[in-house]
Amino acid sequence: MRHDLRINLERLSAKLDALGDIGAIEGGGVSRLAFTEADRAGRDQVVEWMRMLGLSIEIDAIGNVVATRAGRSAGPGIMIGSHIDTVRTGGRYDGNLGVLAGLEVVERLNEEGIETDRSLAVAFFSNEEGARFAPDMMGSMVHQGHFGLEEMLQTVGIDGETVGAALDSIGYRGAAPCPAPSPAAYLELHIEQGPVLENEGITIGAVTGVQGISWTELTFTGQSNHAGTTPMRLRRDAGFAAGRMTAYVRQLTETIGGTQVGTVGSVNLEPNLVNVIARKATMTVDLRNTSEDDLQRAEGEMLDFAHRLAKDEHLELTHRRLARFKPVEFDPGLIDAVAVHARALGYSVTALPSGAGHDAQAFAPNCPTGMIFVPSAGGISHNVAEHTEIADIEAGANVLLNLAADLAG
Ligand code: HGY
Ligand code: MN
Ligand code: MN
Repeated sequence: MRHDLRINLERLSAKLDALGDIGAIEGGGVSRLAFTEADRAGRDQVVEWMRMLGLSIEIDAIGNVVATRAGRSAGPGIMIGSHIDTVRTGGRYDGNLGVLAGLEVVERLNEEGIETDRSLAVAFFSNEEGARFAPDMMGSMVHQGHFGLEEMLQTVGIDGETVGAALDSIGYRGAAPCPAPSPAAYLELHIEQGPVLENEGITIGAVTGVQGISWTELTFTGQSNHAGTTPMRLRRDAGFAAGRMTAYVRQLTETIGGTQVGTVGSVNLEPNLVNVIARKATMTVDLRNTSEDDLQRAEGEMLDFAHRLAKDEHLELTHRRLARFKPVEFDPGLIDAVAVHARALGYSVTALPSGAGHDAQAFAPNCPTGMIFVPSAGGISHNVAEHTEIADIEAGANVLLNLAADLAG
């Protein structure tokens, strides 16, 4: 088992800063929504770095980019992956850290003249965030055969454009076919995006799996009317329904308990004017739970409430599922290997589940899959203030480097 290799922290840090400057927004964050001009610029930069490392680069039909360092033997290799698209108010580390640390692993093996038995690929997958085009993990789920390519290309985003058109607009509809063969093993380094590691004073997370995710869009339709003249008993107020629904989602998490979380992140009222009763409310409900049974119960109770609310308020209700992922477990051998490498490198480590979705969950059913977490300052993420200490970045990348070198032989 290797633990003699170390990353070049300045080089990795410089890449994180350079990529973080692409699509940079006020407050030190990044906005590179999937398949936008900013995403293209980020992709071009990372592909350039891949080329400079002598990797052979493949772009597939939904814009996933896989760059491979040959090994002695043919056949499936080790893949290090993550994403470089961000939410609109993103940080510099979510996804980006895992891809750039993967490039650092390649560069260190090149510098050491280490030839591995298996090939080593570094990949970034399209539209992991799902913030512009739901569902999330779109590229990796197509890559690993869980989502149909054509269906995903026809998906319409929050701004009315299709994935296919947006993909063409940035010139990343590649020739490599989807789905693609699975690697021999898949590794992903990622920030925790939650408060656990920091609260426990632990440097490395050996991730046990990803909780279940359910995204639903609800549309309540009533009737616009005058805010002053319309008696309360005659109103068909979609704005009221949005408010009640939002309050209910919070209460539902208390009813279900356990690890249940619920979020209303997006509410659009029409016509959205101070003196007009809203005729329409379009909103999203994000429910997550480590237990599939509890998540199904939460989804059912949420929709039952929405139907009762619509009936009581004389509104129409339509709803559609934007994303649905069952909980996944990672490979016990890899969970253990992350912990063993962390300890051998002198880092504290603990096992924990992931609250956020990751590309790794597309690989978990198909090949041994493992994730390494590093702490998020204040547990903050999907926020420009997202931060991870440089020493923790070094630790996570060193674990990734030695684990990947080990697995690649
Ligand atoms: O939503 C998620 O958990 C991920 O950031 N796409
Ligand atoms: Mn991410
Ligand atoms: Mn994210």
